[in-house]
Amino acid sequence: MSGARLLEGQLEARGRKVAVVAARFNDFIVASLLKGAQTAWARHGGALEDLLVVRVPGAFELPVTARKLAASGRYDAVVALGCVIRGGTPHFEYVAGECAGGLQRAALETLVPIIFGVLTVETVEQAIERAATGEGNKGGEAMEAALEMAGVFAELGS
Ligand code: INI
Repeated sequence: MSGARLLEGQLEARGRKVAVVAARFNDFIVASLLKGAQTAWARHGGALEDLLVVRVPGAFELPVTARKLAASGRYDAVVALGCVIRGGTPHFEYVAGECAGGLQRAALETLVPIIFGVLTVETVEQAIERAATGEGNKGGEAMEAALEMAGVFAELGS
C-alpha cells in the first residue's frame, strides 16, 4: 500500500539493554546458541555492560525467569535460549510446550518482547545444524529478532 506509514525496527544494539536467559540442559548446543547471540549483540554495536546473561537449569525454567526479567522494566527485550530434543526425552511435549506457551504468556503479560530462541528438534544432528557458527545460528537470529522488536516497541512508545 503506497503512502501508508511504515514502522520497522532496525538491527541496532547501541543504547539498548537486553537480557538473555539460557538453559544449562543440553549445554553442548545451548553454549553455541549463546555465543551466536553474544556475537550478534556485539556485531550490532551493543555494549558488554548492557547485556545480561542468566543461566537456569532447563527449558522449563525459562518462562518464569524471562517473565521476572521482563517485569523488572530494565530490559528492552529478553532472549530465551534452550534446546529440547525429542529423541532424548519422553517429556518432550511437556517441556517444549510449556516453555513455548510460558514464554508467550510472559511477553503478553509484561508487554516486553520475549524472543523464542529454543530449539525443539527431533535429533541431535538437527540441533547441531541450527547451532553452528555463523549464518543460521538460531541464537544469533534470536538476538536480531530481539533488536528488531526493541526498535519497534521504542517507536510504538508506551
Ligand atoms: N530441559 C531442556 O532444556 N531440554 C530438554 O531436552 C530436557 N529434557 O530432555 O527433559 C529438559 N529437561 C529439564 C527441564 O527443563 C527442567 O530443568 C527440569 O525438569 C527441572 O524443572
